[in-house]
Amino acid sequence: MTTSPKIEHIETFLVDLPTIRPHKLSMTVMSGQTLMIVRIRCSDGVVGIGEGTTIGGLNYGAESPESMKLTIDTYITPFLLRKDPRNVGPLMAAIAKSVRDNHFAKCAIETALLDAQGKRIGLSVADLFGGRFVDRLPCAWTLASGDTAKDIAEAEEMLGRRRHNIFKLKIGRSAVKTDVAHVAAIKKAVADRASVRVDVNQAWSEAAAAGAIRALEDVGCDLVEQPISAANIGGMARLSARARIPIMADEALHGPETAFAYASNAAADVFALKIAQSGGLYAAARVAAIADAADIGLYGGTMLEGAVASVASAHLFATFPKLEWGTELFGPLLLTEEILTEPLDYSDFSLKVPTGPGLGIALDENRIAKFRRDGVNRKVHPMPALKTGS
Ligand code: MUC
Ligand code: MG
Repeated sequence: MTTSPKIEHIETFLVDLPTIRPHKLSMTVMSGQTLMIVRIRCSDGVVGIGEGTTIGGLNYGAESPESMKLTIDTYITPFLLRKDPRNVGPLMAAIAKSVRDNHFAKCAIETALLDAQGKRIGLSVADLFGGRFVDRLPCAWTLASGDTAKDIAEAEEMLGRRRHNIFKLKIGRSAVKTDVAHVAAIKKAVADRASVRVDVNQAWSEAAAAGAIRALEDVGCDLVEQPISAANIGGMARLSARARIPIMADEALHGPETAFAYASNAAADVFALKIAQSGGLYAAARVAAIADAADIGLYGGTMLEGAVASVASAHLFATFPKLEWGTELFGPLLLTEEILTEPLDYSDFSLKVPTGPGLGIALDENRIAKFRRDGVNRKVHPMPALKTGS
């Protein structure tokens, strides 16, 4: 007689990793990243992994790595223990009834369940979502050193190594004039060899954005991401209607409901789709369906996640028939440490989507042990999430 597998154990822990250089966004400067890793062990011996990662602790959104861990340990794990791990959709729907919001924590759990299920039946996560249209995804790099000359040198290096030919510039910390000059200089340097886009992370007022977007159009910028507050849906619609280049929504998108509101108000030309911000891979797939129905372009976004969440995103994004603006799943490359037994393949201006069962990756347990916050190294890497300022 075959018995159904059961969820036996759920472990969560934080991994603090340094970044290769300071990463300057309009709302914070990162010098490290904290990955919240979840591991689900099942009675049939299958283990699934997931990740919840955000930017700058609570600088970017309402969840921090610490809060994700707490949400899972206190509210999700007691519900999941002894349940059949194969019913991923119904399990996530049941969790949604007792845990509101907390999209990042839910995404990490859903990822681990999908990884486990894929391993169990010998299919990749992309296969679980209907199969991949592509084996490799175009992958942008973010230039965010805060220094124009350094950014140009970095772009040249990426182009030379054929690693990235799409550059997203983080702006919004400086005066608009300074930011536009920064973008102009980088675009002039890379010219037709690369696409140059900007992410303002909500820093501008609508009036400032209107002028700035006109100036950005003139210097060859291809796309403007979340120029104003995500809450100003009317403003996003007015800017999108007026701009000659596409306007992309990012922080505005917290799953299908917000995507529908943005789509029905014509408040964006492109969606930056993020699995965690959406509330998991299923929710992100529904956001993508809304974009498709509304003729809104898609871009595979990141929360500067580590390898686990980046690969989970890659599996889902590979199943989209159209992904007009490519992806930015470069998060693992921003970290000094390799945490996989086999590094991801970033080459030919793209990321290869792993093909093995589940996520198709394995954690390097020695490196993980070294950088776990509750491990021996914890004093060397104090909570990078708390570092702010220039
Ligand atoms: C964001 O707002 O898109 C993506 C790339 C990057 O540098 O920051 C993230 C978050
Ligand atoms: Mg963004």
